[in-house]
Amino acid sequence: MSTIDTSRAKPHAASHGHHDESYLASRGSLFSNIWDWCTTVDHKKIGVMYLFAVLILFFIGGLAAILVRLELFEPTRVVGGKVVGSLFQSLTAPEATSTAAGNNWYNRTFTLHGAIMVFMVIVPSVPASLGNFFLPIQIGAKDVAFPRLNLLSWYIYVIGSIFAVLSIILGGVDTGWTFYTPYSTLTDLGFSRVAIMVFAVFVLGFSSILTGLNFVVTVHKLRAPGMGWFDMPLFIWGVYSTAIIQVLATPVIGITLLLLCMERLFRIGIFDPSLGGDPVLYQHFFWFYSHPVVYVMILPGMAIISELIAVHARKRIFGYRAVAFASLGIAAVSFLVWGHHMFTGMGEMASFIFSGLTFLVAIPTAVKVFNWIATLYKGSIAINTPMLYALIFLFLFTIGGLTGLPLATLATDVHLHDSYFVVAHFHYVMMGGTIMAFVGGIHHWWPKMFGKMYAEKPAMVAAILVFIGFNLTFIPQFLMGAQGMPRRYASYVDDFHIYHQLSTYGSFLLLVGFLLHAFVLVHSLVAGKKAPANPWGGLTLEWATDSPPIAHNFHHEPIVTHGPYDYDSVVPPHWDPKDYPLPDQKQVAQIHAGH
Ligand code: HEM
Ligand SMILES: [Cu+2]
Repeated sequence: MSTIDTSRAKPHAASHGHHDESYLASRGSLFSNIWDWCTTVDHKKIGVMYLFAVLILFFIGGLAAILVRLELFEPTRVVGGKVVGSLFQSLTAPEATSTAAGNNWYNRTFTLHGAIMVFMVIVPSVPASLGNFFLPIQIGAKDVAFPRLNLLSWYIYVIGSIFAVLSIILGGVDTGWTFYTPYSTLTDLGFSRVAIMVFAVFVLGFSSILTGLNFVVTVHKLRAPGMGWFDMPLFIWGVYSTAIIQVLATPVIGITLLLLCMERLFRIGIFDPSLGGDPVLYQHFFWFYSHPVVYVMILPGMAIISELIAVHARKRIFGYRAVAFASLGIAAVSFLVWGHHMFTGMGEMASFIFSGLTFLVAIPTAVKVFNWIATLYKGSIAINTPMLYALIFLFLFTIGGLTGLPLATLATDVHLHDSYFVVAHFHYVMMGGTIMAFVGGIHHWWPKMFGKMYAEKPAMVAAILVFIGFNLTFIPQFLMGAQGMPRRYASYVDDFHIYHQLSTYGSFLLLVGFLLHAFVLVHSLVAGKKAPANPWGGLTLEWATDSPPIAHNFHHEPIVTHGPYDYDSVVPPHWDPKDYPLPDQKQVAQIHAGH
C-alpha cells in the first residue's frame, strides 16, 4: 500500500479480538448496543451521533423557515383570512385572534429558526460531526486526545439542546437569535422562556469550547510518525483554526449571556439604560463573539472544500501553504472586525476603523478561492455529488463574500443595514457556504463512515434542486433588500410581493431537494452497495483504512510517507479509483518520469 509503510509499522499493542472489527459492529443485544453507544468514547461514534442530531435539528430549523416563508407569501395577513397566511396561523398559533398576536408568533418562528440554525446546527455541524470522525483518522491517531471529554461535550450539547427545546415548548422566544438588549431583558418577564433559551446557548457554548480544546491538543500531540505540520490535510488546518477561535471567543458569549440572565432575574443594571446600563455594550460583547463565530461556521466548510476539490479533481492543491496560513489568518483577523455589525450605533471614527479592518478579511478569503480554482484548472474533474457541491460552494460563497463588501463600506451599509440584503448575504455565506460544504462532505465521506455507497445520480439531481432552490430563495432577497425591505417584519408593502412569492417558491424547492438527499442516504444505509476502502482514490489517511474503519481506526500505526495531495507523484496518469490499491510508488515515479 502506498500510504502506510507496513514494513516499519508496529502492530498496536493490544490487538486482540473485537479491535479488528468495524466500529459499527454489534455488541450483542439491543440494550447492550444502546448502552454501548451512550457510553462510547470512540470519536467515530460520537461524530455519528452529532451528525444525526445536527441533521434532525437542521430539519426542525428548516420547517420553521418554511413557516416564515409561508407567512411572507402574502403582504399582509388578516387573521384567519388569506389562504397561506392562515396556514401559518393554524400551524403556529391557532388561538391568536388579532394581527398583533399573529405577529408575535411570526417573531417567535424566525427566532426559533435563527437560534436553532446558528447555535445548534451550523456551529457544531462540521467540527463536531465530520471533524470528530475524521480529524483523528486523518492524522493517523486512534482517537482524540481526551476521549472522555469528547463524550462530555456531546452530553453538554444534548442538555443545551433540551433546554432550547424546552423554551420552545413553553411558548417560544421572540427576541431574534441575537438576543439584543434591552428588549431581551424586558420581554416576557414573569415567564422564563428567554432565560431558558439564553441558558441553553450558554450551555451549548461549553460543548463548543471543550470540543475545540480537544482538537487543538489532538493536532499538537497525536500526529502519526512522519506527519509534520505541512503534511497535514487542509481539512485539519481548517478545523484546527476553527478550534482556536472556539476556545478563545466562546467564553465571551458565555459571560455575556450570564450577565443578561443576571439583569433579567435580579435587575442588575448592565445593559438596561433605565437601570444605568448600556445596551450598546451588549452589542459589542455579542459581536466580539459572534463575528469570530461566523468563521467557526465557514472555516470548516472551507476545510471540506479543499478536500473535495483535491480528491475529486485528483490534483495537488495549488498553494498548499497559502491555504493553510489563510485559515490561521482568517482566524486572527476575525477578532478585529466585530464593530461592522454596529456601524449605525457607534461613533464615526470607530466605524471608519472597523470598516477598514473588515476589508482585511477579504484577503485571505480570496487567496483560498483563487487557489481552489487554480487547483481545478487542468485537473481530472470527476462529476459526482461531492464535486458538484464543491462547485456550488465556490459559486455561492463568492457571491456571499462579495456582497459583504458593500456591507463593510460605511456609506452603503447605512442604507443596507437591517434589510433583506443582509439576510441574503449571510444566507449565501452560511448556507451557500457552510451547509453546501457540509452536504458535500457528508457525501464524500459517507462511504467511509457507513461502508455503503449512495446512489450517485439521484443525489446529483437533489444537489441541482438545492442549487436552484437556494438561488430562487435568496436572489430576490438581495433585490428587495436593496430597495428597502427591512428584515424581521411579518407584513410589507405590495411592491415587494413578487419577490417574496419567488422566495417562498424557492424555499419549497429547497425542501424537496433536501428530502431527496435524505431519501438517498437512508436508502444507501438500507440497500447501498458495499463501499471499497478508497472509492475516490484519495491520498489522505482515512482512505488507507477499512470502510467503515475498525474500532482503533488502523490495523497498524500508520507511518506517513507522502503528502496528502501528492497526486502527481503517487498516482499514475489516467488511473481509475476502481483500480485501488495504487501501484508501488517507485513504479509510479518511473511512469511519471517517462511521461
Ligand atoms: C468577505 C467576507 C465578509 C464580509 C466583508 C462581511 C461583512 C459583513 C457585514 C459588514 C455585515 C453587517 C451588515 C449589517 O448588519 O449592516 C455582515 C453581516 C453578517 N455576516 Fe458577513 N461578511 C463576510 C463574510 C461572512 C461569513 C463567511 C459569514 C458566515 C459564515 C457571515 C455571516 C454574517 C452574518 C450572520 C451577518 C448578519 C448578522 C445579523 O445581523 O444577524 N459573513 N457581514
Ligand atoms: Cu461580522
